[in-house]
Amino acid sequence: MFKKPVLSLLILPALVAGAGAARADVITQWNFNSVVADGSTSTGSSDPSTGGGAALTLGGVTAAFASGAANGGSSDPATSDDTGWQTTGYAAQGLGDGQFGVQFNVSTVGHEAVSFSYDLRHSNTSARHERVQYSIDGLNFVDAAIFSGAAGDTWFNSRSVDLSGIAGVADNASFALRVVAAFAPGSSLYEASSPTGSYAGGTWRFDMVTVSGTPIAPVPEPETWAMMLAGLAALGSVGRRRLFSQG
Ligand SMILES: [Ca+2]
Ligand SMILES: [Ca+2]
Repeated sequence: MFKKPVLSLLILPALVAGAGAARADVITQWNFNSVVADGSTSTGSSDPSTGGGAALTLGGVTAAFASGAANGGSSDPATSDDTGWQTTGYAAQGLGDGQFGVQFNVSTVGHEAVSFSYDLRHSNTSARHERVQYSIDGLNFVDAAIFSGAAGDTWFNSRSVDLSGIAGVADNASFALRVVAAFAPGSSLYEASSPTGSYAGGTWRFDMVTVSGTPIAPVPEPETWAMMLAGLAALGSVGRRRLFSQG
């Protein structure tokens, strides 16, 4: 008669342990495509295509839309009407290191093991070096990675930064990320993306901007365990339920 509840007791810890190995979810993603495909890659949306958040520009940068498929293309699986977020208005040579670029505000509430990835097309005269920064208060930004895009008119896909080991990133409503144009390391000048070109501001085109994380598994309280056991017991026969209510 007690066989079923005893079995449930054995299974429950296994279920809870399994929840800890949950796969990362997309918290928020921007594909910048038109919400309703309209056949034009010069129209799109800067609202997230998945989840919630805000895409902003920094410094003198302004944004428009351009093809996500041209010049080799981003990793966007869209087969038509694939748009990227085209940014321009970057700083003059020798000015504004780390001040010009884009920012993405994404709440990580309910998630841990957060990671960030994006595709970026560098134009010939754009800054070769892009710095990724994060903020846990939405105001102060800290360097997390620097990437080099050493080719012009070229997409660099699946840039990825693992932020899982950084305190304060998980479960944070004020979390934000930046990708900013940076001077060449050890220099006070921008280097052009094209090895044969000169820096002139240029354009950066983003696509598939993605913040991912693992859902935070709730730690069951003793009361929760009792409720779970009661729920499982309720699945049993009327006779067993009577027995439990008497205990
Ligand atoms: Ca469009
Ligand atoms: Ca796209």
